[in-house]
Amino acid sequence: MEISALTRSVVKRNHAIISPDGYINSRVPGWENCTVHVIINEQMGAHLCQTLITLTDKGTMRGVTEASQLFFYVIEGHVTAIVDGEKQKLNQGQFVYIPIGKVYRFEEPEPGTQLLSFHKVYEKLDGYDVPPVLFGDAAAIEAPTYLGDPALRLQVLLPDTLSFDMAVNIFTYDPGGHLPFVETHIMEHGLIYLQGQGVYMLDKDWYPIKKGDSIWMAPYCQQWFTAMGKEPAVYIYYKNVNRFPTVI
Ligand code: UGY
Ligand code: MN
Repeated sequence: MEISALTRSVVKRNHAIISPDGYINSRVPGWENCTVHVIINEQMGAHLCQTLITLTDKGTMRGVTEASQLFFYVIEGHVTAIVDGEKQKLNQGQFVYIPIGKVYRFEEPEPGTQLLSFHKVYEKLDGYDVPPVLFGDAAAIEAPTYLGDPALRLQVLLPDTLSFDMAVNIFTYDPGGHLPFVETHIMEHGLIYLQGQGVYMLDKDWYPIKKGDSIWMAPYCQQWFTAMGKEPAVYIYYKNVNRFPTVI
């Protein structure tokens, strides 16, 4: 018997682990016949929003991006996306980036389709255009080793240009693979595990983590991860990038 008074979720000032055991649904206007879990947002102190959406067979999502750009990734199933008039079927591992000021619609999902979303208020850079709508497929993106370690692979899903102020990457660790050092940095992260398990160190606290778990790391939250088990550990993560680091 599971003890209902226990959870692996943790919410602290500069990091959070959100495991599925504590999910409560939110109703989001325009997103119908679906279950939405808001995993990270500004109420926590974050500067991004991360949600997980599960669609029924009648699920539809309609909206217009305003101040925030959106990134949707298919974790499971498939759905049709129509963004700024462009229509594409999105299968598992495929994604769409929606810049500010665009109309979008998702329809005709396979029942049970799971979508991940990242939202960030877009910071325009003088001299650079707002990025275009971008459809993509993680399977078609190269996976070079990370910092020369063959146990680690990093896929960069969005173009590495100054027009973008957010990055979305997929990090794969073979069992035993680990971040080469404890990272201490200004950039913020939101992430969800797509596969596997391991142990994450966040500000000197150690957490067992597995597929389905999400993590928020505030700026300067110290971070290190090692993969365990029989299969690679894989997470998809958000990072704010490419903008001036201070208002002073
Ligand atoms: O891009 C990153 O900062 C990445 N190496 N961090 C992380 O996976 N926690
Ligand atoms: Mn990092």
